[in-house]
Amino acid sequence: MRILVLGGDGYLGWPTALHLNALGHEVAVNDNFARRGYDEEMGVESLIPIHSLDERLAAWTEISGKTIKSYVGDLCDAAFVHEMVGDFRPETIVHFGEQRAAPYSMISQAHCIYTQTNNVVGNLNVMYAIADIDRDIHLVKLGTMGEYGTPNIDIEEGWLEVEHNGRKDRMLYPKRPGSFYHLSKVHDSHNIEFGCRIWGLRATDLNQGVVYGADTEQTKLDPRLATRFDYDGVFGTVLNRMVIQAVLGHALTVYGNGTQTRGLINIVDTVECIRLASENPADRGEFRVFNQFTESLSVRQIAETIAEEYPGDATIEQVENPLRTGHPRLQSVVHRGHLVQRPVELTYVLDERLDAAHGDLPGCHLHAANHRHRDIAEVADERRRR
Ligand code: NAD
Ligand code: USQ
Repeated sequence: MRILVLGGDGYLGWPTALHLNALGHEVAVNDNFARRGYDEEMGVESLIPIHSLDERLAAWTEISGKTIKSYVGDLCDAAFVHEMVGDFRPETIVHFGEQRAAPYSMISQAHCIYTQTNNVVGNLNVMYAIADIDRDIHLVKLGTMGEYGTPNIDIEEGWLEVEHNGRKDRMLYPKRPGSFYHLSKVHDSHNIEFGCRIWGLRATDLNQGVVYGADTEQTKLDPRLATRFDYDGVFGTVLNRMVIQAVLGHALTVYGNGTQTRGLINIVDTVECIRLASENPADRGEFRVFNQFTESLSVRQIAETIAEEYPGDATIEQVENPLRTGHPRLQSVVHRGHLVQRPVELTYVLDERLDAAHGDLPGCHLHAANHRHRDIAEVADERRRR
C-alpha cells in the first residue's frame, strides 16, 4: 500500500513511517519542520538528539535497504498539498502534521490563532486534495481523547444515539475540550465528517490518549533513527515528563489536585494502531471514530506509579494548573477493542524507560532497579493485587 505520512519528522510520524515501511508499505513523509521551530522559539529541545530529516532518511536506507521519499512543505499551502498528493498518489494519508501542544496553544492570542489556523487550514487542504485527486484515498487522522473533555456521561466513539422529545438520531458526540489546541481537533473532526457526507470521503479519526515512550523496533536500530523525546513544560507530555523529573531528582509536578484523568498509550501501540487502521480502510462516505488508549489513570496516579517504580527517592509536588481550564471530572470512556491484540501496559515498560532515561542523562544518579530482571507479568500481577 502507498502511504503518505504527514508530520513525518515528528515524535509519532517518524516511527510510524519507519514501521509502515519496514512492514512492506511504500511510504513518503511530509513535514515543514514547524516543530523544530517551536523548539527554538521556546528555548527547549528533545532529550534525545534528533538528526535532520535527510540524515534520518539516509540512515534508514543504509540500515534497511529501503527508501522513504520526502516532501518538505507547509500543509497550509494548498498548491503544495495538491501537488504532493498528485505526485505520490497515496492510497492512505496518515495525518500527524499539526501543532499538538495544549499549553502552546494557550500562551497568547497569536499562539491560539496560529494553532487553529495551522491545524484547521492544513487539514482542509488535505481534504480538498483528496476530493480533487482521488476520493478513494483513506484519510487516517490523528484526533485526541481530549476532544471530548470530561463529561459526566460515558464517552462513546465519536457518535451518540440521542432520544429527544420522542424521536431518535445518531449525532456526533458533543465535545467540550479544555484548550484551543484540543478545539482545533474538534473542528477538524467536524470538517472531516462533513467531507465524508458531501464528497463521500473515507476517513478514520483516531482519538488517541497521551502517548508515552520513545522506542519502537525500528528507532532502536540506530541512534540516527531515534524519535524526539520532549520533557519540557510545554511539549513534554505528562508521563514522559515525570519520568525525566524523577531521574533528575526534581519533584513530579502534579497540576491542580491531580484528579484529571488521561488515557495512556505506548508509542509501540500507536504505530501498530496506525498500521491496523491503514490496512483496514473505512468505507466510502464513512466517518469512523476509534478511541485508543490502553490504561486510564489520573495525573496523581501517574505520578504515584512513577514514584513507586523509581528505585530512588521521588517526591510529588502539587502545583497550580497553568492552563486553568476548570474542574476536571473523571472521564468514563467506551472503546471497543480496536487496539492491538496485546497492548503494552505502563508497568511493563516503566522500569526500562527509567533506566533508558538514565542512560540519556549522563551524570545523573539512578539506583539499579530492584526488580529489573523479574518477569514483567509478575510485576503487573503484584500491582493488580495492591
Ligand atoms: P509533533 O509536534 O512531534 O509532530 C507533528 C509534526 O507535524 C511536526 O514534525 C511538525 O513540524 C509537523 N507540522 C506541523 N504543522 C505542519 C504543517 N502546517 N505542515 C507540515 N508539517 C507540519 O507531534 P506528535 O506528538 O508526533 O503528534 C502528532 C499528532 O498526533 C498530532 O496531531 C497530535 O495531535 C496527535 N496526538 C499526539 C499525542 C501525543 O501524546 N503526542 C496523543 C494523541 C494524539
Ligand atoms: N500535567 C501535570 N503535570 C505536568 C504536565 C501535565 O499534572 O507536569 C497534567 C495536565 O494538567 C493535564 C495532563 O497532565 O491534565 C495531561 O497533560 P499533557 O501535557 O501530557 O497532555 P495533553 O495536554 O492532554 O496533550 C497530550 C498531547 C496532545 C494529545 C493529548 C492526548 O500533547 O497532542 O492530543 O495528549 S489527550 O490528552 O488524550 O487529549
